[in-house]
Amino acid sequence: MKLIIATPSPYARKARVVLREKQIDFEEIVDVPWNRDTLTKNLNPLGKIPILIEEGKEPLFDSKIIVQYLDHVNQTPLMYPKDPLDNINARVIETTADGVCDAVVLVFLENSRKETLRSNDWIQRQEAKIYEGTKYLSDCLGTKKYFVDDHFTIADVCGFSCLEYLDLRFAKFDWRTEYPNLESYWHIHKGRQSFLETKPTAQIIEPLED
Ligand SMILES: N[C@@H](CCC(=O)N[C@@H](CS)C(=O)NCC(=O)O)C(=O)O
Repeated sequence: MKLIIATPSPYARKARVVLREKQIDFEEIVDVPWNRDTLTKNLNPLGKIPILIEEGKEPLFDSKIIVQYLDHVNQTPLMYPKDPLDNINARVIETTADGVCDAVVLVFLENSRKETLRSNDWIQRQEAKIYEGTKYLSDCLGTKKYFVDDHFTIADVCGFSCLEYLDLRFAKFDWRTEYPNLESYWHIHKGRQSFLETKPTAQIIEPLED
């Protein structure tokens, strides 16, 4: 298996962490999907990473679909819980954490534009999603060690990755002070091997022209 990733991407990180947790052999190929020479062409009509490539099979894209597929390939450990209620709860956390990251990406891109083209209303709209989404994650976690059912699931992959993505791309938000339970959670999980090996790092992207 090959996985096309970008080093800052929280969506690629989901697949990178899950492949490691399931101990599936794979090769990581680093791309910059925002650049003109991106590897995503002809592999994902949406032009986004992550993309999972397996010989003789159609490329798979979108982190949720890739993780669901990986749960079929190797059920141990299972990322989407079998119990219906736990499954929904895990997916709600996944969608919230991914949604916070979506808003962080949009703020980052808006701030990459020329100052005269930036919309402060748009930035504020996205920032509200970041703050409200993080509060929701904190409320759902409470004092627990894992988001769902005392097990490491996709909810933890996404929740933890979202917090470190905030550190990388939205550092003005001091979520550690605002939500001490999220800080404790981060301390509990920060030494996990799959997280240590996939810590997000910035990439240089071609500037947007207008
Ligand atoms: N819903 C997608 C989101 C993937 C995504 O937005 N990836 C970004 C990198 S962080 C990307 O490739 N963007 C390139 C573009 O939108 O042109 C997923 O979960 O895989």
